[in-house]
Amino acid sequence: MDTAPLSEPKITSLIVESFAKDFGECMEMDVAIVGAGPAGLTAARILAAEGYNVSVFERKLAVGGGIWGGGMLFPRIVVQEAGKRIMEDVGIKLSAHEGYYVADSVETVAKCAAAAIDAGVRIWVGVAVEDVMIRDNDEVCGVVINWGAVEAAGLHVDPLALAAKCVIDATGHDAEIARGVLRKIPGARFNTDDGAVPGERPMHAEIGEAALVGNTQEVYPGLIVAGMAANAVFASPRMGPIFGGMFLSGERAAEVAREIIERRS
Ligand code: 48F
Repeated sequence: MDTAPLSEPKITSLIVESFAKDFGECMEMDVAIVGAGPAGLTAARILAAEGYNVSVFERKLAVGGGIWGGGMLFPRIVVQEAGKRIMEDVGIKLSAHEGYYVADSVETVAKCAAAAIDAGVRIWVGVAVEDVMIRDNDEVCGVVINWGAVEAAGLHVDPLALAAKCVIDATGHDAEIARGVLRKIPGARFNTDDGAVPGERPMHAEIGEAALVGNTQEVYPGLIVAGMAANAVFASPRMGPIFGGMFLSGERAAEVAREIIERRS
């Protein structure tokens, strides 16, 4: 057993130095992902496993987004065949029921997060993305961040900015980053019918799931939408506690991110 006296300043300096080292490696990322739900964690894991410098920024203290609550707090989620593969990739146990597969929501969060971290993703919890960074021809080239606690307290504290070759909006139903880009860049239009973010449509699980991968696109130079944010941008339906589309959307977002990084390198 270690007999050195326990030093509070030592503990503090270990925390600060370790944080500063890791955070210092995020000044120029390949991919900044906003939101640690199923879509964001899946995209992050796949890209980091390929060697990209990837960070996920999550406003809350906990990762997992909408997975935890399962369906109406029953801690289970459901996928069909297509999404099953991605869950099995990270070791989530599934029980089969005639083409449907059921998983424990807590296990799903834990294994998605652990696999992402093992692949090399840096996850910053308690950090909100309040804006994007813009350069040449209004291309998105980074994120503007602040502590979630600062945001919640409504304090006037200037944020910090980090560069990224592309940004993935995986913020869920609100599509916060996509909405912000449209609001703040004069004349900005997305490749949707009316160029705006109309929001998701009422629940229709089959159509919502089917549309999601196709909706996972670069909607503005350097900005990809994934997960429910993609369905909100393209006015597709919500789908409740069926999650396969979220994992597949994360996988598609990783492919689109790769294309953007190659284009910009
Ligand atoms: O909502 P969320 O889980 O997004 P998703 O990956 O998955 C949707 C499903 O959970 C479910 C569903 C299934 O059919 O519809 O809802 O599309 O995770 C989004 C995460 O983003 C965080 C938020 O706290 C949540 O954990 N988030 C949202 N805005 C910001 C943010 C922001 N501006 N900065 C940081 N984190």
